Amino acid sequence: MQRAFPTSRTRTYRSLDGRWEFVPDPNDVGERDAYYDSFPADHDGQYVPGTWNTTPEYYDHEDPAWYHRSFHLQERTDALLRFTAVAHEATVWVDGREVASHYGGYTPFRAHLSGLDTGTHDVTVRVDNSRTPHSLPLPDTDWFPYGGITREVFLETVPTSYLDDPTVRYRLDGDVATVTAEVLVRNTGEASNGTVTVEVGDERVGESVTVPSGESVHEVELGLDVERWSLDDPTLYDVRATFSSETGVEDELRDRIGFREVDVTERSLLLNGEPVDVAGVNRHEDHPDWGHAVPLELMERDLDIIERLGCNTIRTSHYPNHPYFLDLCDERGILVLEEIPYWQYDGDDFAREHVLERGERMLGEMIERDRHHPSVVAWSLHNECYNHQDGVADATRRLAEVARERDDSRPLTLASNTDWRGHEDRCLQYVDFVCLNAYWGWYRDDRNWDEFLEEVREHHPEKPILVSEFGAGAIQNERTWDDQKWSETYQADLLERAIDTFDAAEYVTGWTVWQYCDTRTDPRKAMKRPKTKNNKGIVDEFRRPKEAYWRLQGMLDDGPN
Ligand code: ADA
Repeated sequence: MQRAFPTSRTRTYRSLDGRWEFVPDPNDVGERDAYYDSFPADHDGQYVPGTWNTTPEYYDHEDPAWYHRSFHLQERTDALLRFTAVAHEATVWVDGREVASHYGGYTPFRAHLSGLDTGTHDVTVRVDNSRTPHSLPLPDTDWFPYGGITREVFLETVPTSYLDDPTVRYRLDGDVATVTAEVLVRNTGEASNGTVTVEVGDERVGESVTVPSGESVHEVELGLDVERWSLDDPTLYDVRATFSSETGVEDELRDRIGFREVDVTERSLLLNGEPVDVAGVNRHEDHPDWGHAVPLELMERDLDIIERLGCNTIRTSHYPNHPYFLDLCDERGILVLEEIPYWQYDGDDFAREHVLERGERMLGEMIERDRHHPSVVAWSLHNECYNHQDGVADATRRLAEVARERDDSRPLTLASNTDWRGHEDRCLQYVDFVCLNAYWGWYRDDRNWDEFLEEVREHHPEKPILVSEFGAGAIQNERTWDDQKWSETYQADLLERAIDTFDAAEYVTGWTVWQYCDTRTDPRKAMKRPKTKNNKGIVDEFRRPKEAYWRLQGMLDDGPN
């Protein structure tokens, strides 16, 4: 997986990125015709990572498609074939044998390949980006369902006994951290003896263990003095887990961690016990040239632009972002709210086959992947669902359980606009703070933020509010005599007024503007938007600032809140 630091000293990684053979499969005949045994000779090509929806031939393709490539091995090995993300449904064959299948376009998966022989091997992947009533997201969604192998693919050699990503938890008492690491060893051979070692910063603890055939978990504890991770001083520590077998074979995995505490009071989100004035943006992974598969350099540039604006928070609306992006947020001291793509589901949607189970799995995968990022301060369970309905409340309770079982160190949230629709929100009881979306002055003018916030607060007096969406569409360079809707000035004025209101409400812990950049939408479905874009970016799709960007920068110069 592409990270901002080396993830192992013992494994060799081979990138399988680059140009793959590609055929669209609109009639879904690839499995019937066994493309995994014999890939159609009449094929095209696509780059990995990438999406076919930014190439003219497949601009609107929302159907299955197939990828194929081969790789050559100089010596026999065991390996993990890792997919960082495939949007949205994937089945993988190696040398004609199915080795993995995965649902969900934003979380990783892998296949363990044992005893891969010297010589040439074929990888074939069926990818499907169709949206259905059973998918995450649903067919009517305000972002484009880019299809493809959208993040990196690797082949990673592993020994017979290899590690899985360790789980690191800690307790902080002042500057002393007590760390517990659960190290999972997968032994594909006979039971054997060895040593599990965990290092955090300069501290190191080793334990003799016996690893049976199959999986075993080994818990190691250590204590160390730490500097806490904070927005101003985002100190990170290396974590290394090693299994050394008595035969002298080693497997090592590395990660990074930052020590900090996140909490909520009635009024605020706290970082290390101090209230944070959240000032942020919602960011889709989107660019006209690359769709979701934004290059690593663009992630850096986005963060430069966001930091220069003066923001300290990003809501990864509405799905898990690339792990490299989160590494950069860790390094720069930026807070992240991460979400899964339940976007405007109602009770009937949640009741449909696969819908809850897929979301639970995705939530689990997101937490497992990202739990060590200090920048990630909350998990968001869904966005603008029909939170007054029984089915949605039940699903939320379940999702909250799933999240808390895996991680009890971060608050939970969800983005509600139920009050805006005039209903009582029955889901917020399961989370720790309120994310609130509303578009006063854009879709509706009958109320304003002042009175609306008061009303929401009355319903949920015990939880702080983060205004997670507010905004207005603005077409780049659109100027009107009287600052009409769609002009840059209308957008800038609306955002400025709203932020002034949020700053004055002591129970509002901050805000994230909708949205960072203009993003592609899908005119074939319900979302018919000017220029087929959601134009509420404060920079446009090529990251050119609009008036709102400069206006907010001016406001934030004086510091948020
Ligand atoms: C919703 C939704 C966003 C976007 C926004 C808008 O709040 O959560 O994804 O669609 O509305 O622009 O209308």
